[in-house]
Amino acid sequence: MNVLLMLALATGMAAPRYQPAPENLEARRWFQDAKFGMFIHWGVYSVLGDGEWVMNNRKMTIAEYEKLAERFHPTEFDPAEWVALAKEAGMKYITITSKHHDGFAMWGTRQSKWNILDATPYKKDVLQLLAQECRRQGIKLFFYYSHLDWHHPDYYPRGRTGHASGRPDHGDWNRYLDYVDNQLRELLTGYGPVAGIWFDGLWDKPDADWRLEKTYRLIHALQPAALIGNNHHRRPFEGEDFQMFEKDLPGQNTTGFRAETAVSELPLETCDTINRSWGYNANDKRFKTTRELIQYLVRAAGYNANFLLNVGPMPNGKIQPEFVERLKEMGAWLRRYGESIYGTRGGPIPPRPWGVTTQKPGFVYVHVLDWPDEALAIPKIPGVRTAKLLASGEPLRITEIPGGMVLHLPASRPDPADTVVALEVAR
Ligand code: FHN
Repeated sequence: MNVLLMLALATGMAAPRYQPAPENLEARRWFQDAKFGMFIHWGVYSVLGDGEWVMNNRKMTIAEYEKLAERFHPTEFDPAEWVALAKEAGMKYITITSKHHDGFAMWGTRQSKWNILDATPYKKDVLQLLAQECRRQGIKLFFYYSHLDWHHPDYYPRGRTGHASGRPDHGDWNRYLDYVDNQLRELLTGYGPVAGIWFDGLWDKPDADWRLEKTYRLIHALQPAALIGNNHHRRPFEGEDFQMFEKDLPGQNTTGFRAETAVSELPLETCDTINRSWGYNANDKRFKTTRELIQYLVRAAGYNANFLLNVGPMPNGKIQPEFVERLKEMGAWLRRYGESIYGTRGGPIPPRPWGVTTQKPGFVYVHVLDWPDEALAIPKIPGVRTAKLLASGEPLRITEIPGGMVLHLPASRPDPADTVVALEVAR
């Protein structure tokens, strides 16, 4: 416990507010510049090919569900291939499920036998393999960690989900929270530099005492640069370093998940799926097009947010071809237009139905996503020196009008997803 906190407890003063360490602030800047990450939902559930909620949805007992681990043997898992794919897609970080709601640890935790080393024939620590490969290829690694646990006996009283698992109707909540902290300690001490912890599942028991302050303090003490985010669907809590949205752009609530839509000053991230599933779902063929995915990435950047795009690898360890194809196409787009995304912040014109703006010192990028006409009237952007199409460098005409300016776009657009206009502006 730090001295200030001990003093606060002893004197009854309010606990000191969280002060991010300099390396944490630096990591936040890196995060905002990075813009695009790969989300990976992988666990023993992939064996059934019916998503990561299958235990709850099919009302499986723990005894039934544990049998899946005996069948989880991803002999074709190649971490170098996954990391290379993320890089080829233009992604700068990976966020992988270390433990999802089924409680299964994808690393060799010493806190229970419900883990990949002790419970599967595979017997390899995939998080360790991935962490090593990420370091080798220069990609940062975040760990997703579910507060909610359908398997642990001490996850009691139960929350909204996981009632058919056949656990006894008693348990020691504080012991469960100790288990969580012990697992996090393992992740933050045995896997090299961890870019952050991505929490989920608190919404299962929104009113419980999760001892978050203690958990967050532990994480920041072990790795001050590790960014904490929590998908609790509320405005950020004390001690969190970024704010996340799920299947929604910042401030929106089309999913109905959010209890609060407020957008904070913290770095922002939104996550989404390529089809409709997080964990591998063999029957889900409703793939978004590459154009839709690029537009979501661009919109997120215009909302000043990162985009964390999910893949749910198959039980053999491969990423399905429909995902690979789209990710490679996104990477090709980013190799062409990346300067208008990476290192930018939300631009001077707030998001509009036609598109968004991004900016970095000396440049504003106008992303025209959905505008059929050649003339596009926008609010005035001060200090514009030149305007060109980013795709070709072709100069574009701008005329000033009362209250704004008109961009004269070419009749035929160089890119079906996004016409990017680069405006050089006075610094
Ligand atoms: O229940 C989870 C779901 O399985 C998935 O992990 C997503 C990712 O954002 N989060 C939860 C729902 O809010």
